[in-house]
Amino acid sequence: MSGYHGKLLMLDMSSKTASNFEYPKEWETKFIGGRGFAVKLLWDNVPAGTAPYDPDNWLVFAIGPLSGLMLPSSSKMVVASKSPLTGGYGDGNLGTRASPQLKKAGYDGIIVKGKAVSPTYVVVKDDQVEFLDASDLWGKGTYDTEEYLMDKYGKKSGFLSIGQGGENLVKYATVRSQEGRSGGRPGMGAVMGSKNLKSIVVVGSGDFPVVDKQATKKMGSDGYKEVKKAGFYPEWMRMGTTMILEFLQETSTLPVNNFTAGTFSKAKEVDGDKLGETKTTQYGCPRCNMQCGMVIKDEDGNDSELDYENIGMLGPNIGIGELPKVGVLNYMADDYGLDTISLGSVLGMAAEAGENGVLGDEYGFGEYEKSKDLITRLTLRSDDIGNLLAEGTMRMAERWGDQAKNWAIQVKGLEASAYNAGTVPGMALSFGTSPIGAHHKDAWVIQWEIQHSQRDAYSEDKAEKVIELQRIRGGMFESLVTCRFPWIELGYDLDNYPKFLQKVTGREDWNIDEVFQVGDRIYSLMRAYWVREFLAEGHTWDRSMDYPPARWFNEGLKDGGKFTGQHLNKDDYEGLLNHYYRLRKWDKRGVPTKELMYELSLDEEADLLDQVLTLN
Ligand code: PTT
Ligand code: SF4
Repeated sequence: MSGYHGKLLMLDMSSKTASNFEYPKEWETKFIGGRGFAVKLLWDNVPAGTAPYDPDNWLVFAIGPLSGLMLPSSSKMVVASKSPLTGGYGDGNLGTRASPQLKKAGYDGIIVKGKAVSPTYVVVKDDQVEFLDASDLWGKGTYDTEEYLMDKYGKKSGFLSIGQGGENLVKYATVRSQEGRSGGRPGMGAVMGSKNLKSIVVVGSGDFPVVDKQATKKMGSDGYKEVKKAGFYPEWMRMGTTMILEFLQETSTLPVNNFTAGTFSKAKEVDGDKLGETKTTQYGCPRCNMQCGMVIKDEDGNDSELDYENIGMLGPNIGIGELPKVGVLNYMADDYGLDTISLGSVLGMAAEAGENGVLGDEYGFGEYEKSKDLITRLTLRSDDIGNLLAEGTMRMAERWGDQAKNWAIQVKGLEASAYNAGTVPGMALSFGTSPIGAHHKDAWVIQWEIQHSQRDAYSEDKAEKVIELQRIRGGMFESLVTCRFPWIELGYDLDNYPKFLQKVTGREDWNIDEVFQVGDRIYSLMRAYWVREFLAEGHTWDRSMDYPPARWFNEGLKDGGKFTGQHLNKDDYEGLLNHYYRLRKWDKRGVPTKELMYELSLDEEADLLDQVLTLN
């Protein structure tokens, strides 16, 4: 079918050889692309129980039929693997020039397997692939790495690189690309590092596979105009995602001092207005006219690109209320290639431990210099504390025992994004049931929940809304693969996307319901993958895997205005989870039923899952 090249590029790092991986044609309608292809590839090809850093584990970069085309905000790419942080399915979505370049080079994605004996980078120029020595790059940050590669291969090439975080297998290291983008929160950068792969350079010179070029071009250019015409566009361009901080402060849902409190005394110093006044420029992914990467000069004079999550987690969550200082911590994360959300959570937990006398070096909230020091130590794993912090909050809690049980703000091992959801049950459910651990990206329900539902209710409509959002955000956008911001932020109509699919692929049948069904299929397979991996490694799987962070059940919120002292009710959350499972047709353990998987044409996968469940 048009829209696809029918193959991914397979890089075998052990033998330093490249080949084409052709997939069955039916995947195009069954999984669309991106996350759909990634989970299917991992399910089919990586043996159950393979350790994340085992050379047999695969790292998958996948684009979709709409990626890289001249249509609103299309230059996105999914990076996926078995996660070293969670042990389950992990992925992220990064904006990168590698997305259009890969499509022009003639591939729907790149698979990396094996392990090079020494640091290596790979250059892909259409069907020519070179494996090159990266010893001079190893040990360098992502900024220097990209600068070096840009000088050599030109600014228009696509780059995917890791920093020292990925090299040293920090469990929340990400893959980085141009213009401040970072993807793969659950340690996708560490998997890349485990393969001794520093960077991939992609240069393509071919055509985009599109059936109706005229109609796609017209729809795309109308789309850009619509985005720009949206009433909210000027505000968006002023503040980007950081505008949400004010709403979170007003509703006592800001993460403050390791999610203990819901409001921050210095919120005005780090909010969207402040950023709007301070920013020096803004970056965007290629093919985007709503650039959301807000850049400030940080305290060290570097250009630091800030989004809301970076500020929330490296500001209020660790008690730091000066934007230029937050900028420095964020710049370090970008350069080292660490996820800012998990990093902020790790530092928040370390500060709480410090204040409780657990961490030997008197770390606490608001400690800017010591935060910098800890970031370097954990990146380089240079001492015992650094080594522990590099493992993430779940493992820190295991080390520190019972006293720390409320300090780790994570689900399934992945740290929660910057929404303090202990008084908003729907958002807690969204974190609980996200397919990669506590990421907001699949179902950011908090604003709808506070504005359009009864905030403290555990009602069925919330479970329904979470599923609706998961279908759109986690199913549709992650498989197309394009940025969801034109829709979510500026109201670009969802129905445009199946229409684009029709024009690009020539398959007239695409409609939104079918796309959503693909989303449900992908969701069932991601869940089946988690269950299979957990059981293969001798763990149990039950509904507690979908519980939100323990703090939200056990401790009342501080500084939360009228919500002060409130927290989630465990029994009521169980009820909400039951609604969710029933609506999804998953059983009481949160496992997709065989009937559902058959309905979704996942017959073989259902039978295999059944065997795994019977054996355990
Ligand atoms: C995403 C997560 C986010 S979500 C943010 S800010 W956000 C943080 N950004 C980081 C960063 O920057 N540097 C860094 N070292 N670590 C970072 N960790 C955090 O990573 C992201 C944008 C944003 S900005 C969001 S919401 C939207 N996410 C999308 C998505 O997930 N899918 C999709 N189809 N479209 C999306 N559009 C928006 O893209 P992860 P990015 Mg990143 C510097 O990838 O792993 O999913 O984590 O993706 O290219 O940086 O763009 O307020
Ligand atoms: Fe990239 Fe932001 Fe544009 Fe989305 S809106 S494509 S994340 S710059």
